[in-house]
Amino acid sequence: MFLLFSLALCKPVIVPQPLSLTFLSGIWTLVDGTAISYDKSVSGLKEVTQACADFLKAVTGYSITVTEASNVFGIALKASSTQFGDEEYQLISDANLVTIVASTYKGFFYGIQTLYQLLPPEVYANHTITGIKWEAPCVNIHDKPKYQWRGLMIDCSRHFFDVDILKRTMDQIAIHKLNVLHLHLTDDQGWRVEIKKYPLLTELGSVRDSSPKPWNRNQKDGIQYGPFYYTQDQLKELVRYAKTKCITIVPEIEMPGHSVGVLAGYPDFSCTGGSFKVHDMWGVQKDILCAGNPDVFPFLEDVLDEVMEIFDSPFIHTGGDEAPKDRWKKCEKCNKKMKDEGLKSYDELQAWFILHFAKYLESKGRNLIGWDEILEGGLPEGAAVMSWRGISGGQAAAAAGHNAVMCPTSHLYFDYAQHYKAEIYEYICCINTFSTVYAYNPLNKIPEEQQKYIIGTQECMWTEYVWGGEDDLQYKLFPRTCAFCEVAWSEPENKDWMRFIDGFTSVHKKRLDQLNIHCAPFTNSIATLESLNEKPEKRVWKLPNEISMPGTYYALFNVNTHCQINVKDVQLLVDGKLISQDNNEAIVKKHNNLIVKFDIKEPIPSTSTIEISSYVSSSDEYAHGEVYFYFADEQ
Ligand code: TNX
Repeated sequence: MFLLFSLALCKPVIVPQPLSLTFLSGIWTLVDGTAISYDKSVSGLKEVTQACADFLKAVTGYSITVTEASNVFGIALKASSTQFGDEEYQLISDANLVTIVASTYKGFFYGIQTLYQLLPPEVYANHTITGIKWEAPCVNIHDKPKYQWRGLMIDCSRHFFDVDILKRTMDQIAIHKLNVLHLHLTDDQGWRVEIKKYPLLTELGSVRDSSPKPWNRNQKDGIQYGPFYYTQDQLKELVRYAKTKCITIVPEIEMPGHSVGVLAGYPDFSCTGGSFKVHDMWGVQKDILCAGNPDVFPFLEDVLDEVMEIFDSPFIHTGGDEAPKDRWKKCEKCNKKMKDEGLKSYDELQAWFILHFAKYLESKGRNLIGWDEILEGGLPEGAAVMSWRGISGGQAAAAAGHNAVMCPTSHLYFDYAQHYKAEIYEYICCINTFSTVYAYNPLNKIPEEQQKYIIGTQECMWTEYVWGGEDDLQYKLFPRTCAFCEVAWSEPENKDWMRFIDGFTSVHKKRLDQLNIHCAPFTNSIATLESLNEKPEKRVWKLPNEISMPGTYYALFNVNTHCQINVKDVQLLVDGKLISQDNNEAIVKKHNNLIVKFDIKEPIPSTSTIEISSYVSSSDEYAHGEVYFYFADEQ
């Protein structure tokens, strides 16, 4: 325990892990009167520098000044003489000066985020802290992101999060060097963006008569939800704020499915004519926008025009997921349209529909991005895909030379539970633990020559079950966002679960506490099960020393993929001595974990070595699983 602690004190913990990091001897100290110099030739840097000074001033109570004259003490932000990437920076410090070198204000912004993490965790406090030495170890860091799209999606339709919550969430993700906030603004359960030309979208579309009941999703609560929506002024303010955090907001307007929010006010855009009410249960609706009604197209173009007026993102998301074709099949207008256009299937009709908007957005200098269903029936040129139903959408897009953002349910759906035990908040189903998120590699199974099309990755926060507002939202986002940021920013070979979890527990969690982030507890994975043989083989895993209290503990074996692992004779050993044992044999497969219970009756001295051992085997050479160990009363 002591060793880990002292290690953390001298080794800075930077989350996400930088590209390269060298410790130098010496300590730099932020003192009263520290000046930050900046290079005025870099556009936007003045504002970034001032924000840094204000931030440090507020927490230290010191006077921190900003200057254009080059510094030899304090902090110097210098434009690089060689061309750096957009978000790339170098941070070199000695006892006198921290120098950050970059080419754009974004590179400096990320260098400054790293500087904050070299300082004590209290730097993130929301009040002035006195009696602390603001010391930072001297380092040489060169850093740039693995991916250009490092996203968080928030579904604002099923539950609404006001502008202040979104701003605070942006603060939190920017610290983790994420740079895209994708807002899912429209769905069957609510339309949340003011569109001046079509007032009924929000007048009728932003109110739900009732919602499912928490923990009892098949019943209705009978309570009106809304009207909840963002005005255009609020959204413009949000975009302005996002820019100060180097975040691009990508708006999503769903089409042709998930559109009952539209139909509530404008039933004529459906195949049947309606009438419709904002849907008051979760799940996919059959009533979608009519592809054969010529009025639907100018309507959506008008909506997109107003959306593009608010948001400056190069990509506009047009949804495209889960659009059942039941109504189209029975619709005269849709069938006629198919015939006229020579389309052979309803999937092709959807592709034709999407193509129209891909072209429209392109004519306005934007690109369309949509959920992976937009691949069905042919992908419009220039369109990018968000791969959510596993990775096949991303694979297909890359193979066809289209950009893709990877956000598979298997790793990055944060409406999935975090723990293998009762949760205090409700989740839709399934599980994506802290370590599952960390283990994800967006380039898995993408051929090397196509990897350039994987422009990024994104965590998705669907909010059907986020009943508890910001607390609930944060709990589901953290700590998983900390794991995700290394997936999105760090080179895969720089990822290391043991290094990460050590830094997280010893330092980074303290930062989250300073930020008042309502963070979920996590369960440690203690080992990875891989390279298994058909013949059972004994494996031994050392446990972290904090397991010393008497009580009930569990070892959990699971697999992420469709494979089977045989496990038998699980033992708990303290200093090599058998404490507890389960000699049954079990087959671990998807949705079939093995959980072994151990009772620890005596306190274990912190100097002891605690180990778990077991015989493991698999006939599948690619079998992959994990072992967890946790105290029963963790929460
Ligand atoms: C699928 S992911 C959806 C959402 C749901 C989500 C719940 C996607 C493009 N569509 O409408 O909220 O599952 O996990």
